[in-house]
Formats: sequence, structure tokens, C-alpha cells
Amino acid sequence: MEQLQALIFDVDGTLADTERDGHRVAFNKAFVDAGLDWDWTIEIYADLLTVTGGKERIKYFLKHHLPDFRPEGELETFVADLHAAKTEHYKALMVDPGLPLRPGVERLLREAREAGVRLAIATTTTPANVTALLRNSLAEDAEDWFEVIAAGDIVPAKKPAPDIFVWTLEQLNLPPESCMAIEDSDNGVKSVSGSGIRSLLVTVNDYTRNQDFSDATMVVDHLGSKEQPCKVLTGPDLSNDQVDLHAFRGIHRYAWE
Ligand code: XBP
Ligand code: MG
Repeated sequence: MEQLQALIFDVDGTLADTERDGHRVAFNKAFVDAGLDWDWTIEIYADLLTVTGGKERIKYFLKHHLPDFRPEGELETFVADLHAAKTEHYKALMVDPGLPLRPGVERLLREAREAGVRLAIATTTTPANVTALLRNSLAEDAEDWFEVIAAGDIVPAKKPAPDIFVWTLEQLNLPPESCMAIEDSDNGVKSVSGSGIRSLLVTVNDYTRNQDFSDATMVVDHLGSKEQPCKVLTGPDLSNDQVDLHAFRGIHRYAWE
């Protein structure tokens, strides 16, 4: 079994709970700007989240919720312009009111850096969104903490396809056996599994807690902190109430036993 050399983090739902009060709100602001009376409620968004990628999600919404809608001009251009406006709103929301990282995320990232464990990001979201979240919720130089930031359209197929994790492994020049992924959704778990990575920790959230995580090594509610002890939902018991680097190494061994 290879030693754990790198942690590969998903972003949305994993580093921070960005969907309900971040992306969803940004989409609705872009719809208002465009004079569209579309309202992605918390409930509708749960269905739309089954599709990864904002542009793909808009097209899914049109197909399944507004099949008779016809934009002026080309659909691709309409969707791309709407999505670009949404990204600007998302970036602004990351500044004001801002969004905290999930419990234990900053603690773990700092612990990994101090221990020389390499860090990477593999996400479906737009690169500018990652920059906005890291700079405003972690540290001004936080992008430099990650050797690889694999995001958005950099690969032909988004999650659940394995492309983004395969690309990240190639950039790290590491085999799947040396890496561990941290995800929040079933689409993310499928993407990780398809890439050959077997040690996988899932931190659930309100949109994903009832999804299928049978391929995950361990499922917790979050990584935990002194103030907010974490709860193991499936997988090996933890010696304390936080998922720390020692626990990550244990989960990695457990996955390859
Ligand atoms: C989550 C996604 C993204 C975001 C929206 O990404 O599927 O599409 O919902 O961001 P992950 P964009 O969980 O892989 O971080 O509008 O920029 O796609
Ligand atoms: Mg996610």
C-alpha cells in the first residue's frame, strides 16, 4: 500500500457550503439582470444540482422545466452570457457577505501543509469561483497552497465523469494509490472512483446527505472542530471528534487493506 502523498479536494459542498446561498443566489441575480422571471428555489435547485456545471445546469433547467423557451439568437451564446453574468455575481457574493469554509477545512489544510502532504483541487466549478472562495474565505495567497487547481471546462467531461480527477493525478504525477479525495456528492464519488482513487472521504451537506456513498471509505457530517465535533456516518471509528491528518492516513490504509 502506497503512503498518502496528496489530498485532492472538491470545492462546492466540500471546502464550503457554496450551493444554496452562493451559486443558487448568483444564478437568480443573473436571471433578474437578464429580465427573466426564473426563480431557482432551494427545492428546485436540489433537482438541478444533479447536473454538474453551471452552463449544463441552465440547459437542463430549460429542457426539463421550460421546454418551450426560445432565446433570442443562439442558445449556446445565450447560456454562456447568462453564466458569465452569474459568475460575476458569485464572485461578488464571496466578498460580500462572504462564505465561511466548512468546519475543520482550514485546520486540515494547514496541518497537511505543515506535514508536507501535497494539496490539489478537482472541481466542476469555474476557476474564477475557486479563486474568489480561496482568497476571501481562506487566505489571500491560498491558491498557492494547491499544486494543482483543476476546475471547470479544463476537461471535456464534468463529474460524474472521471476526467477531472484523472487530469489532476497526471498533473501531480502521482498514482491513484498515493492520493485521497475529499468529496460531498454522489457525482463526485463516481468521478473519484472512475479515476482509480480508492481512499475517499465524503463530508455530506443538506443537498447530498441522502445520496449513495457506498464507494466512499468513510462518510462524516464534516471534518470537525473543537466547537463542532464531527460525526462518523459510515466507516471506521475516529479516535477523536475531528478528522485530522492522522485520521486521514488511517482512512487511506483502511481503503487499501
Ligand atoms: C459543483 C458544480 C458547479 C457549481 C456551479 O462543483 O457542479 O457547477 O454548482 O459552478 P464541485 P459553475 O462540487 O465539483 O466543486 O456555475 O461555475 O459551474
Ligand atoms: Mg461538490
